[in-house]
Amino acid sequence: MIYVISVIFFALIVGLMVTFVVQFRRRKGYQAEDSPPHNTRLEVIWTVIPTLLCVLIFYLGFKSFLNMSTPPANAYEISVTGQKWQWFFGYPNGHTASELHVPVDRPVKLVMTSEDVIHSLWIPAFRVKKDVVPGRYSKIWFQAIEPGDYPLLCTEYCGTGHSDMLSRVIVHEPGGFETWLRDADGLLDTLPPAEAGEKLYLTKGCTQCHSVDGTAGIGPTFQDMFAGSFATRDGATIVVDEDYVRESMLDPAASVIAGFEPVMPTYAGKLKDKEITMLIAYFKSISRHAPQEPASSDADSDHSDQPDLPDNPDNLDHPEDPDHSEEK
Ligand code: HEC
Ligand SMILES: [Cu+2]
Repeated sequence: MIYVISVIFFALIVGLMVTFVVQFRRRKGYQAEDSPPHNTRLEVIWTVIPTLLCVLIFYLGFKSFLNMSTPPANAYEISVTGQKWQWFFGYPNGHTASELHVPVDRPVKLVMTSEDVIHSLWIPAFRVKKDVVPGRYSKIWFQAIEPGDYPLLCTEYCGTGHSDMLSRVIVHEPGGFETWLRDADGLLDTLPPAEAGEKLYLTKGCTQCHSVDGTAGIGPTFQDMFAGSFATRDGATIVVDEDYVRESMLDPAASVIAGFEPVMPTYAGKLKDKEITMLIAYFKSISRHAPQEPASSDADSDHSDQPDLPDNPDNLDHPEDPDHSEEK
């Protein structure tokens, strides 16, 4: 409708302009005549008609704007959190994922907020895009009509990792979404904790800043981290134990490892306790400092001279000591 009106006016205005330019061009032997100063009827017409058209266009646009910004009451709700530099999608059953899974042919409402700076969620294929602002909730909705895999991105320049803030929308076949949601939430429980932890490491966005091959990225590597000792920015020495790992995820700024910036986002509310435990199991499995196969005799003993107890001051020098650790 608006498109048709625009085409008609474009043709009319540009057409007349070109015709007049050609017809009334300056030619030898012709004298320019005075044109009438005023034509009330013409002026009223060319004011009233476009005004009515503008009102009509506003009405149509506003109506579809209201429609776009009011999710239907039966919309399926998914919460979205943007943080430097990844997306989190939270489902009604408590599952969180870094990719957006939705059912086909059902209105979906996204309730979005940010942990840090302004991000903007954009799903080009669905023609939806909205800013995601810290301290408030913005909403968009859509209804996917074809199962498939569509890109989802951040369109607000939000810092170094902005261009990595990519994800996908997976639109499931009818019935497939419910199955996915049930399995996704239960999947980790069926794996050994260290493997579940590895899955979490790969899917919760940690890979962006942490490697497991010994190279430091934006954050320290997880290889040999567990039970290792590190200097913090304020000159203290910490030994990585379960509590420290937990604290690092929930309150990363509490102690910052020397040589790194305090840029890690908090995972409070994004990792469940059981997931943190799985990650810890994974970190143990890739650290040479952590006992891989704890001897059964040690399991029940609480000797204070156990070498891996973090509060034993002797322990502080061992993990960094190269001679000590090459035993295998
Ligand atoms: C945006 C980058 C970033 C992301 C994403 C990130 N981290 Fe970090 N992380 C850091 C930085 C930087 C540090 C070091 C500074 C500090 O201690 O806060 C760190 C430190 C840590 C530490 C303490 C390391 C040590 O050697 O003592 C742990 C444990 C940790 N992160 C776990 C995680 C887990 C698990 C995830 C994913 C669920 C994750 N991080 C995601 C940047 C990140
Ligand atoms: Cu962003």
